[in-house]
Amino acid sequence: MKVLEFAFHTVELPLVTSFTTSFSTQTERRVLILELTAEVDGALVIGWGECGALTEPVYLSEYLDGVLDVTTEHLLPRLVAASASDELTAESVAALLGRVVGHRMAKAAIEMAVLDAQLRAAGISFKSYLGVTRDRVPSGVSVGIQDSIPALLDTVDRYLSEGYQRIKLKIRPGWDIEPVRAVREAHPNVPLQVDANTAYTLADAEHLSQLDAFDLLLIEQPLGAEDMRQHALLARRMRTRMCLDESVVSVASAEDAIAWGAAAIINIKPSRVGGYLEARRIHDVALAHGTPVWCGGMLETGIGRAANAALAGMPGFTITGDISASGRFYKHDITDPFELVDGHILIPDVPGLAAQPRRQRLAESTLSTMRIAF
Ligand code: OSB
Ligand code: MG
Repeated sequence: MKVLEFAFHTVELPLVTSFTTSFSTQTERRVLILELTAEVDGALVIGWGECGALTEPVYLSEYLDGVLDVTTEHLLPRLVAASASDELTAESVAALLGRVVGHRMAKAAIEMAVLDAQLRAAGISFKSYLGVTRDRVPSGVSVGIQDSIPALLDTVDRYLSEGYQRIKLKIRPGWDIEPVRAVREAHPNVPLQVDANTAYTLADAEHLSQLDAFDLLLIEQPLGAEDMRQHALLARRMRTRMCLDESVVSVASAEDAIAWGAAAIINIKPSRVGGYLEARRIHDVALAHGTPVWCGGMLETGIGRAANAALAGMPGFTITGDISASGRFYKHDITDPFELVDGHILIPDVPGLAAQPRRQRLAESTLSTMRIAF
């Protein structure tokens, strides 16, 4: 394809309730939405991408303003030649950007917009591009740290009554054993897991082992992103299965995590690993090793949520992911909302990878737009 323009919309959506993790409290989601205008076989086509980066570098090192900078200064210039000679494809983006070290969320957003445009032009859904046969995926919900245990129990009750099939509790030192115990006692049979977002060290092994009493599906990223060996050691001291999020940023790190026993389960987030194509490769490697995977989230708008739902339809995604209804985070999404259907999210089967935003909603929630002409 030939790129005509990339537009970067900085969008801000208020959250229906604040979302507290071990690293921050968010009351709104400021998110970068990419709109790519391209020419494919003489026809104009639009592709949409969404960047997973948060405003602060507190989950991973990337952050929204940094993504804008690296994208305009270092990434887009590397696509110009391929675009001019009409050779740009989604499958070539990662190699063209390969000289730039890291910045996977920025790269993922670009690849996503190119892939969306490519699939729209070809009239192919992301679902069929991936060979997915399921028409829906079960929906789980990530529950932030609450002010009190009664508030937590109310929140969990509400999500369960909406149909969510699996509860993930955010934990941190001071908010771990007792809240998890309370939820488990109230709901003896609910699929339950916890996510610490790197808040502990190996010195907490004995403390964390108390979670073994609660029949959890998994514990997600208790230790630092670079603590692969420590995760392997902790895994040997806990009965609860170890799952990695922040530590797995590529196929290579997924292979290390599996081989070293640092992860029995992997959370795949396309944005964290540099895009949907690398996410698919991690899925394939994990499936070959018999390591279950599930699809994580970054409070996606409907744009990313649509693509995540299709990815999570692949056969290795045997654990319920964080693909909740749009209403979990947003009263008014920028796309048509994803609703729960019997505890599931339906996988879109329309051309393209992303859901299209509604122009009016996009305009209403856009703080600024930067346009780069090719
Ligand atoms: O660790 O999975 C995480 C949100 C932002 C950053 C990191 C994480 C999360 C979530 C929310 O848990 C998942 C979602 O989008 O539903
Ligand atoms: Mg996580």
